[in-house]
Amino acid sequence: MAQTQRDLEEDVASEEKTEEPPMFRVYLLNDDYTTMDFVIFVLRHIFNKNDEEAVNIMLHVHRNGIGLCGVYSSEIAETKVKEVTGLARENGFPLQCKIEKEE
Ligand code: TYC
Repeated sequence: MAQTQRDLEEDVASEEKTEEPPMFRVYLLNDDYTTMDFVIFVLRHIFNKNDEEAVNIMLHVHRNGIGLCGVYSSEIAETKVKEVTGLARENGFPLQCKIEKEE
């Protein structure tokens, strides 16, 4: 099939574009049963926050219902969610996480 001038321009444009990999926000959700100490533990050990950051994020989630814990590649974000939910269930807590794709 003949390639038009427009097709050629599109080819050049797409070759020049430097595509960033998609990134994913991981959020913690509030609930009435998970202890504050456990959420702080999760933020310290899974999201690598220091004590002050962990307390601030935990309180933000407690007061607002949801809070951002970090932004990761798809695979790392999925792993964080599995680690959080696995650890929470092992400890009898209903703590939930969610992932949102960045625009
Ligand atoms: N709301 C919980 C409590 O009062 C604490 C909590 C904070 C739970 C953050 C979940 O993601 C969460 N024990």
